[in-house]
Amino acid sequence: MRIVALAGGIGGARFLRGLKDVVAPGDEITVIGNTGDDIHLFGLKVCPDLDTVMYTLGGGIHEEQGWGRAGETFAVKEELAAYGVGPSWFGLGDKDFATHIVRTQMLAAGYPLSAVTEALCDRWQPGVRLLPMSDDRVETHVRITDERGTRAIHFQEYWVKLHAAVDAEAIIPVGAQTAKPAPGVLEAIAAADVILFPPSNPVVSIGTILAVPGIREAVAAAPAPVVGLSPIIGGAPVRGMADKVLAAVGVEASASAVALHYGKKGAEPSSSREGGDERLVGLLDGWLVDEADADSVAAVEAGGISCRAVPLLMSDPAATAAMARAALELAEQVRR
Ligand code: FO1
Repeated sequence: MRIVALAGGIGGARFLRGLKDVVAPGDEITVIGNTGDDIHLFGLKVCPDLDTVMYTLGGGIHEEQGWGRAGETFAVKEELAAYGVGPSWFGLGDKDFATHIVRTQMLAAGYPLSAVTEALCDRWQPGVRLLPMSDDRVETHVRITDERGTRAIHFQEYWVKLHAAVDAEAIIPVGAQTAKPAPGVLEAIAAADVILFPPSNPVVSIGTILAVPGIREAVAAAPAPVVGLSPIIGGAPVRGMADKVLAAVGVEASASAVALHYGKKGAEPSSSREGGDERLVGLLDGWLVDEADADSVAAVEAGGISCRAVPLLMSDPAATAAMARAALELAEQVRR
């Protein structure tokens, strides 16, 4: 079986670890990773979501934190700070720096990000094929208004420095409109037997991947069933600050609203009607909500999307594996 998953950082990576635990030998998992969170710091290209997937599946992740390397030290960051060179708010560890140096060196030598990611994965052996959504530069910016006025800032500044404490007025995936899907992305979607949306951020992770022209259309046209898992439980994000960026696109932070935002496969999703974006066709055949949101199943099904309520907290490997199993089972149930 060929499984394709679109993934952001921590939530996506943890779900993928559970997915790996339940697939049969010989099954292939292709992960299309969000690169809108990428940032250039200290002359280096940092790809937080690709690295989080690679380290998590490759056994190098800092487990409690969910990002960065286990057993990190911060000598380089401290030395940079001693020169007065920031930003101080973004924690790059020494081991992690090596990854960014290799990546930046290879990019400067002319390799595309997809080839660089493959080379990095040669070391980590994540057990999945990890593809960036695009080889082209895409950077998510967030429009805010604060005491300095209205301005757009990098997503990492919004997320890590400001802790999403200011309202996001708009989410702008700069460069997405002219980006091309990375080699292998459209082919993997077309050839997939199952397509999964892990409980990643629907706006700045999966939404950014879908903003690359061709990817949303390929998912909507794919013969494979598309099943997603809600990142919202009981009206709040499981982790992170997804409610802040959902508000920016006019979507309520609820399990059913996120499903209807993705929309029923082939139909026009509710949230596109006012925006008038003709590219916005619906994507989902199936949706999993947490048992706490069992009362939202009817609303999702009324939108034409098959929905089940199952435990969705990735509290341990067994619970995460059960979520992945439930997603694959739902995919079989909705397969036409
Ligand atoms: N998240 C933080 O909350 N604080 C950090 O200092 C931080 C540094 C960092 C460095 C490398 C990396 O790959 C990820 C890092 N993250 C950090 C996570 C990241 O900012 C976001 O959680 C993701 O981009 C959202 O998916």
